[in-house]
Amino acid sequence: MLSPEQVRQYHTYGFTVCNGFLPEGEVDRFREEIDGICAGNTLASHDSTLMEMEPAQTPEGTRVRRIYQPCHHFPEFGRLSHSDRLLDCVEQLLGPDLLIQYSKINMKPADVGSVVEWHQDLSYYPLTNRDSLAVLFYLDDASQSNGCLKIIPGRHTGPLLSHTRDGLFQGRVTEPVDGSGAVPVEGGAGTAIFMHCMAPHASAPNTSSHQRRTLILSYRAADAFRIYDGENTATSEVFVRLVRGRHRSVARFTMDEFPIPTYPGKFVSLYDLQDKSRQSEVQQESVG
Ligand SMILES: O=C(O)CCC(=O)C(=O)O
Repeated sequence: MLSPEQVRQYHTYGFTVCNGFLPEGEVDRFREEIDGICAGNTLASHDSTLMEMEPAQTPEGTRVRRIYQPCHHFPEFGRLSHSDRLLDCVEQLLGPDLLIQYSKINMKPADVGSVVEWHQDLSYYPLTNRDSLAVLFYLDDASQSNGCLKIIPGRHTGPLLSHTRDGLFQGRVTEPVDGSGAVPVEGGAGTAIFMHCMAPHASAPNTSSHQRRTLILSYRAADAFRIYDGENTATSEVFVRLVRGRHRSVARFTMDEFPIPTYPGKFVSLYDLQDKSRQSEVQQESVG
């Protein structure tokens, strides 16, 4: 369970941190599982339904950038996503009826781990209310040198920041962001961070020799319904499951309006979307 102080921190700052949430043995089992999933995959030849590779490597390179939906595909991760010790905490923050939305593992390999630019998770998946959060579990010690998560505290209560340019979703904040008050969330392997879906967050590239794997599970209250935003809705809702309580048949609305993420083309990952956005900004600047 979260302490009253942790619940207060979540509501005040948009996140709270639990050191040592995962015992060492469980972290070890997750790492072994990840090794097995990644084995044999290269940039030139990998299972693209299950993972995304770091682009900055040779075709034989084995560095994975992200594993998709581990809780759906692998029981070891699935058990954590349904466990009482985790759902008791999520229930304290979102209420008794809970859906899991998605899971992923961001691998941030040594030397090449990709940047994640400022964004608010909710910008990616329009909902009728804001009762959604991500739990990020560090599977390695995370510090500023290997690209730990950075969060802007207390900015989860305001309006959604713009993630759009020229009418198209960019996957990153497109208005000036004041990151000066951002908190780098350093922590040992096993740390869990409960982060509100409106909390602006980012992480630096990994230029160190230590990888920074992070398992991410996203939940929402069962009365937060997905707003239809085109073809992507079905693709991303396919992994949504009730994990506690009951299905709700009435949507709760707390958003007066919601900017619909219109993708520049086919649905691509956060990394590719942000990368394309950076490139087109550079092009626009050089033309302008
Ligand atoms: O892995 C990270 O540092 C940030 C993860 C994140 O923001 C995301 O995948 O949406």
